[in-house]
Amino acid sequence: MAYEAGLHDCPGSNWRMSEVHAAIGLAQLERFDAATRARQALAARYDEHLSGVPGLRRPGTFRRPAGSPPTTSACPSTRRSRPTSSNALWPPSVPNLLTSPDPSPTPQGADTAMTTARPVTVLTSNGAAIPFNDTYFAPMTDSSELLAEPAALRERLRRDGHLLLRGVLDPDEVLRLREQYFARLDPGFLAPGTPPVGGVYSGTVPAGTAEYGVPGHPAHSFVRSPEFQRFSDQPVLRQLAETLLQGVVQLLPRKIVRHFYLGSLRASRAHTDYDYMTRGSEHLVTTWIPLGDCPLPMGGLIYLERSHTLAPDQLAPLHDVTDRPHDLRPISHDLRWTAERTARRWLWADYATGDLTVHTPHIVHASLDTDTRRMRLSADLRFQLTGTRTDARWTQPWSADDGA
Ligand SMILES: O=C(O)CCC(=O)C(=O)O
Repeated sequence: MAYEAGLHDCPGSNWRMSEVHAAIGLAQLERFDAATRARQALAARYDEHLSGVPGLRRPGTFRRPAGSPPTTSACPSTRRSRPTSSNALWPPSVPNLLTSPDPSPTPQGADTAMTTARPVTVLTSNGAAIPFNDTYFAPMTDSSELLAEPAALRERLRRDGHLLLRGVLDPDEVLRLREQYFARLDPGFLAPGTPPVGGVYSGTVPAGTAEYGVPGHPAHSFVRSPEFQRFSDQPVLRQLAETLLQGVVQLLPRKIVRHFYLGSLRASRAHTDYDYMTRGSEHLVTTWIPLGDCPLPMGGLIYLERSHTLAPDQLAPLHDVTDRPHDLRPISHDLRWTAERTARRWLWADYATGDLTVHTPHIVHASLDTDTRRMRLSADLRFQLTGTRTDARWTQPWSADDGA
């Protein structure tokens, strides 16, 4: 062998695969899709949180002056081993950062996207402002440590009207569902070059998109899809409901998916679930599942502190201030007013993929407007004690125009 053949002038280029490495690699290939999804979701978070930071540029967005030679820092053999746009292992939906052009300009409103570096001072829900301070907000209690103690978990639900449970679901499963939803949308909904799992909004709703959740809209077919059914049927969700309701439960067929995005100023008004299910049993719990990370500025679910203990005559006047006077079910779109009127704070959380909340039918809850480029996606599923009366409106798959 020539002397030069054993010389390696840059680190990492003298790598060969042994049988053991190959065996490990083959086993890891089975996890490839899940790992890719998790990394894409993480990359989307970096994009979102760092996009407004001066001086930072996403890898691949560096524009070499025309005619200048390729970078000399990478070893030729290393460069060759990197994927190219024709490499079959590089999913076509993922921008190849080595070859793709600069991403298109940031969508409208991207500069308002919150980052952890920028403190949140004011939030909105359906466009109505509420200051984010100790007067109006308090962090939700994490009840995850009670998961192994059924009686204590039930007692916490009785006390608080809701539970925040972290890490209950497999994050890979959650992200797979997120990807499947956003893959159903017109590609124009997503920022160019971003993968569906990121759910990064392009800033424009493509022309011809049906009204949300009605036949013809992707959310309508999504809630009827086998993948959504499989996700909803996960034993862990049913077991949790059975632990809380102390009996066999049924999942109500009206399962809802909610998708909110920047600039729409749409969120769930303050309400109790029971106001929408008055013809059925109160022996039920709702499971609210963020499909992907949902930090505060993304507009997750918030609960009005101990509001399940409010008497009907305390709740009734709360319907007076509303932007939907024709609909008597929501309490109010004005969360600040609701907090002041009841002298209670809104409980909030930064949700991570795999977390969920459970709540009782009488707690007042709402959600905040989405103020991030990543779109908010969630599912709410209701489990009811078998043998108790079911509200007939909840026995069919959800459609946004079903009037329920
Ligand atoms: O996701 C939302 O904005 C509202 C969900 C909800 O009201 C519920 O889970 O009961």
